[in-house]
Parts: sequence; structure tokens; C-alpha cells
Amino acid sequence: MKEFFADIPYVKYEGAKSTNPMAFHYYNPDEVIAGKTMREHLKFAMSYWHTMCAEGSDMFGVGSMTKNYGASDPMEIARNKAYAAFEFMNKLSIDYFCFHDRDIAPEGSSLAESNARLDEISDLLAELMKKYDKKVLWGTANCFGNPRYMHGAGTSPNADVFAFAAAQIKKAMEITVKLGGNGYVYWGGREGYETLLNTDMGLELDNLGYLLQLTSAYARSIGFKGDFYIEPKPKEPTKHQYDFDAATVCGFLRKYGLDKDFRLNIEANHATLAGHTFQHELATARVNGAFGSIDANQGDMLLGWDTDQFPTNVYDTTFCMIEVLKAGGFTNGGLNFDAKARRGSNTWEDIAYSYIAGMDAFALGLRKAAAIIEDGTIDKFVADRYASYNDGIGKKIMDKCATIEELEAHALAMGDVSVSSGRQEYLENVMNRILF
Ligand code: XLS
Ligand code: NI
Ligand code: NI
Repeated sequence: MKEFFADIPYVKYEGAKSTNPMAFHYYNPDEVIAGKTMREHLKFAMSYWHTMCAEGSDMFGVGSMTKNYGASDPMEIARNKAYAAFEFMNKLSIDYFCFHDRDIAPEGSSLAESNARLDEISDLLAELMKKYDKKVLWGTANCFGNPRYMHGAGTSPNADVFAFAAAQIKKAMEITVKLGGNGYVYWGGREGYETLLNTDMGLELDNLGYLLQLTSAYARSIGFKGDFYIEPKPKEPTKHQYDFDAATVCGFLRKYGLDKDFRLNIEANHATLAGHTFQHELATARVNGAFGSIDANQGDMLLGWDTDQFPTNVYDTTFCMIEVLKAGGFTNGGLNFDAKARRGSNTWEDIAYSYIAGMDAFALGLRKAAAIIEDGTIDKFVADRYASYNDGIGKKIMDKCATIEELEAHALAMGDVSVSSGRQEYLENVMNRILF
């Protein structure tokens, strides 16, 4: 079979002292950390769209790379792209991939033609998955790129568009099930609005809830056993996104009775765009019982959009992995690199270096998160900070059996209250002691 990336070797773990750039320094797939192999903890996935499709165009310029894989016919490109994708995942030891329907097969001139193309390419993907032992972390439908979705998909003012989106999602679910996908993601893309002068917000939200009810019930009816995820994101592309952040999505899911069956796919760059930390969004998902999967990337705090950079900030990956460990680890989810090399990093070596950097940053984050939990200083501090709830009036509050009169009597009797320090700087230094 043709080799697409002759300059990229099979990347191996060589340890932190190695200076070989085409080696892992922290990601050692079969090493056991906190009871599981790193591979099992981290469940890395390749994003088909950024890695195999996007050519680096932005609003000021065309692509800085060509990704036609030596072909010119769109379906021939799609087939070669699939072979190239598995060669790349194999060389980088990436066990999973994520895709939109339109990433794997180009949209045809009718829905029927698009669906036939998906059938053909998904047969090829199934064959390659078997050959290389790779799995689908999640599938999704691109219900935002085509101009028919310019006013939204499930929230479009046009019922024909709603029907088209439902049909497109139905097919994407079928392909995801056929490929044994562990999850299905709904990213709200254009589900939002620019101005209330032309928008019926209540109608749009109800329709979005209905689209999710309909399509998720259909997936269960054809045997989908994985998780459904909503991926919150604010601001982009519309001014007001209905899936703004984790808390907003949890409220939405409850309102439409979807909270039992849906979890969240938290993306680092979306968290910061919403004015939150990545860790805050993960913790919000966890405390709502909705922690599911992660789109691993990082934003640039000086830029106001979704830059989708490969994550290299080890504080962030450590905080993230603490949340993942506290949530009990991934079940059907994993770490999908929804990330792209910078436009100026325009070779396949750059893409390989990017994945190595991201995988190493999360591997190091996992090692440090396990060390912080093992050290126990921070967890003990937090437990002690809430110790007044362990007995007496605090225990009654925790058990939700304190009466208002009892609380008043307690307050009248206590005199003044002394509240202890939060010790933030001390704790930050504990973290640095363990990190370095
Ligand atoms: C865009 C989103 C998108 C989803 C999948 O900002 O991150 O890539 O992950 O549709
Ligand atoms: Ni994403
Ligand atoms: Ni994104």
C-alpha cells in the first residue's frame, strides 16, 4: 500500500531525557499510572476534520497546505484520505478518531448521493479500523457548513431545513453505529441568533430540544449503546449560542428531559471563550453528573476566538486530569484533539510534532494529577476546610434536616464567628512543589 508520510517514523516512547523530536517523552502507552495504563486513561483521538481535511485557510488567506492525497476526484481524495488517516494514527499510536459526516465523504448534489458516498467510505473505514485496530470515539453531523444552515439547523426558521438536519443526523447516527462509535456529539454550530428583531427564541429552543429527542431516540432504536454529548460553545459562530457553557446546557437538557441520556463534551478553548477555566467547565459537568468526553486543545488568551491550538500548557492538562480522575475516568469518552497546527506550521512533520506535543502534555498532566492526588495535601486541605459540616449543626445541614428555628437558635447562641484562611497561595505552591 502507498505510504503517504514517508518522513514520519513510527513514534515511540523514549523518556524525558530523549531529545529526539519524533519520540514521546511522557506518553508511554502501556505504563500503569494509578491502576490503569496511560492508553486506557487518556484515550487519545484524532480529529478527522483538522488533521485530514483543513488546509489552513483563514479569513485573510487561502490554505497553506494541500490535502488532496495525490488525487483530484473528490471521492478518490476521500478514499486516499482514509488510507492516510490510518497510516497517521498508526504511526502516532492514536487509538481513536472522531469525524463529521462531511469530513469522511464530500457532500453530493442531493442527500441521497451524500448518503451513498457515506455508505461507500464507511465500508472502507470499517476495513481499515479492523486492520489497524482503531476505534471511533464519536461521530457527528456537520449541520453548520452548508449555506442551508445559515440561520441554524434545529433552530432554523425554515421547517424544510429542520427536516434536512434531522435526516442528515439520522444518517450520521447510522454510520456511527455501523462503525461501533462510543459516542455521538451534537455541537450546536449555528444554533443561536444574532438579533431578537428576527428571532422567536422560545420556538427555536423547543425545536432544538425536539430534534435532540427525535434523533437520540432513533439512535437507541438502531442499537446505539454509547453516549450522546452536547458540546457547549459561546459566541462563535453566532452572537448568542443556545449551548453557551456547561451550566446553560445542563439547564437545557433538564428542560427537555434529555439529562438522563446526555452528557457533555467539554472543549478547553470553548471554556475560555465563555469566560471560564477549562477546569471549571469540567467540574460543572462532573457535579451535574454530566461528565462525558473532552475536546483537547487550548486557546490564546490574547485572541478572542477558537484558535484550536494543540494543548501544551501543563498546568491546564494537570487540572484537567485531576477532574477526569475525580470523575472516575472516562467511560465512553476520551481526549479528542480538536486542534490544528498553526497556519504557518504547514508540513505533515508539523502535524506529527503537534500531536506529540499534545499527547505528551496530557501524559505529563496525568502523571502530575496522579501525584497530586497521591500526595493528598490538597485534598486533605479541602476536606478540613469543610469539617464543620461533619457533626453538630453542620451535619444537620448536610442531611437537610435542620429547621430554620434551630439555625436561628444556633446563631443567637454563638457570639461571633471565626472563619479560617483559604490559603490559596500556599496551595498554589504545593502544586508547584509536586509539578517541578
Ligand atoms: C467547533 C467545535 C467542533 C465540534 C464538532 O468549534 O469544536 O469542531 O467539536 O462539531
Ligand atoms: Ni470541538
Ligand atoms: Ni471548537
